[in-house]
Amino acid sequence: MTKVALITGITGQDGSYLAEHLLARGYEVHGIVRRVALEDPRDRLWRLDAILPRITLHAASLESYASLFHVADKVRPDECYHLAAQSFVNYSFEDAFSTINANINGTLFVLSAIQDRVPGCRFYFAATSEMFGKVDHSPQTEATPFHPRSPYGISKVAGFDLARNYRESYGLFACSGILFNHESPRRGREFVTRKITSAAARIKLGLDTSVRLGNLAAQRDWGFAGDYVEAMWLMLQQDAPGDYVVATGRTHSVEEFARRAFAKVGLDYSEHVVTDPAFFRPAEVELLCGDYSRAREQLGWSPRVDLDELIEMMVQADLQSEASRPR
Ligand code: NAP
Ligand code: G4F
Repeated sequence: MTKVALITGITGQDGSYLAEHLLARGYEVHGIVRRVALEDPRDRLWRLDAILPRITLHAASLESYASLFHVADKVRPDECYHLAAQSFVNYSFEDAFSTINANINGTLFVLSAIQDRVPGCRFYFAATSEMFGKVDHSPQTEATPFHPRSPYGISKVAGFDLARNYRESYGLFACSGILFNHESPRRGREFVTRKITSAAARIKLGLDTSVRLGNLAAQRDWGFAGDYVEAMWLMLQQDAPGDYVVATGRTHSVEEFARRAFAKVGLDYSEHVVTDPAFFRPAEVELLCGDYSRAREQLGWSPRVDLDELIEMMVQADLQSEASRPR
C-alpha cells in the first residue's frame, strides 16, 4: 500500500530534498506551508518547482494548533517529518520570543495533533548540533551533554525533550535526528556557506567586490543536505525509535570554507572578505564535529558528498544563478 508522508517546513532546504526522496520511494507526499506561500508561489515555493504537480500542499501555521490538527486529521500520515522552524541562529538573538514560540509550541502542537489523530504515525523531529553548543570534548555523540548557546539552540533542546517524552509517555514512534550543518545550492543566503559561495560567484562575475562576515574562526562539520534527508527517512524505517547524530566527522573553519570557495573561481579570499563585528553573535558555538558511528552501524548511513564536492556544487550553482539573475 502507498505510504503517506506529511512534511512540515516542506518549502525549506531539507523539506524540498526530503519530498524528492520520498516521491522517488513511491510515497504520497503532503506538505504544510504558510498561507502566504500559496499566494506567492514564485518566490516562496521555488525549491519545490520541479515536484509541485506531484505533492499536495496544505495551509497551516506553527502558531495554530487548530490548523495543524485539521491537517493531521485530513492527511492521516504514516510518517510525519517535522522540519518547520525558525532556523537562523542570528535571528533567534534578535527575536527570541517568536523563535521560542514557533519552535517549542509549534513542535508540541504537531506532536499533540499526531498523537490525537494518528497515534500510529511515525514522527521525525529536526534536532540539531546547536543543542551541544559549548562543547568540552569532540567529536560529539548521542551521549554528549547539551549546553545550547542561543534561543534557537534552547528551543531545539526543548523540542528534542518533547519528542522523547511523547515516545516514553505515549509510545509514539518518535525519533530525533541530531543533524550537524548541512548545505546545498538550496541553502538560504543568510547562512554562512551560501553567503560565501554566492559572494564568490558575484565577485567573479564583476557584480560585487567584497563580502562582510563575522567569526571566521568558528568550526563546523558541514555535509550535503541531499545525503542527510536519507538519514531522516532511515530513522523512521527501523524496528524501534531512537535518536541519531548525523554528521561527516570532519570539521573546518569558516575561513577555510571561504578560502576554498574563492579558490574555486580563481580568487584569493583574503582580498575580498572583510570582518564585520555586526555578524558576530552574543554567544558563539566555536566548534562542532559529529561522530555518526551509531547512524552508520544501525541505519547503514554514511555521507556521500565531501566538503570539496559540496563547495564545487554550490559555487557552480551560484555562478549560474548570479549570471542569469535579472538586474
Ligand atoms: P529552512 O530552509 O530555514 O526551512 C525552514 C522551514 O520552516 C521553511 O519551510 C519555513 O517556511 C518553515 N517555517 C519557519 N517558520 C515557520 C512557521 N512559523 N510556521 C510554519 N512554517 C515555518 O531550514 P532547513 O535548513 O531546511 O532545516 C530544516 C529543519 O532542520 C529546521 O527545523 C532546522 O532548524 C533543522 N536543522 C537544520 C540544519 C541545517 O544545517 N540545515 C541542521 C540541524 C537542524 P517558509 O518557507 O514559509 O519560511
Ligand atoms: O551558517 P550559520 O549561520 O549556521 P549555524 O549557526 O551553525 O546554524 C545552522 O546549522 C545548525 C546546525 O548546527 C542548524 F541547527 C541551524 O538551523 C542552521 O542551519 O553559521 C555558521 C558559523 C557560525 O559560527 C557563525 O558565527 O559561521 C559563523 N559566521 C561567520 N560569519 C557567520 C558569518 N554566519 C552567518 N550566518 N553569517 C556570517 O556572516
